[in-house]
Amino acid sequence: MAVEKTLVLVKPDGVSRGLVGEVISRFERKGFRIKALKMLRMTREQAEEFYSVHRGKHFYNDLVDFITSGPIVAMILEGDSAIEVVRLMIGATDGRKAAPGTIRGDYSLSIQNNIVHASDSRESYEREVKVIFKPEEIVE
Ligand code: FUP
Repeated sequence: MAVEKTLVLVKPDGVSRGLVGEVISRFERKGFRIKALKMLRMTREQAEEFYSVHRGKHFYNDLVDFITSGPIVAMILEGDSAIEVVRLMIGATDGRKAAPGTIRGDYSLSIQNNIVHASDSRESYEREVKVIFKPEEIVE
């Protein structure tokens, strides 16, 4: 298995509910290393690029409104099979269906307000990371 990076966002609902530490703690305890970390509020332009794969879908406008509604915490995590393992740890998209023990399964009852985002593939990571981080913000 290969060491790789992935992008995680604590979304506005996770930040306002005080779950930033809980989310980071789970990934640290699992063994991932934090390679970048910052709080920001996404602009509409950033959000539209970040969620460009969903453009035209019925939930797209609400999704862009939601992700720009307040501050988020973005991080790059590195570790063995990071993309797949982090996706397992966040759980299914809909918090009502996400397995208990996952972040969404433990903290969300919503498909939109689902606490976290994590890249679902290498290609998604490469595109998403450029929307959020400058190269100099990522440690070696
Ligand atoms: P995920 O990769 O699990 O975050 O889910 P998707 O990429 O399929 O969707 C991205 C975001 O769109 C989700 F986090 C929540 C939102 N969404 C909705 O609000 N309604 C839907 O029906 C599907 C997704």
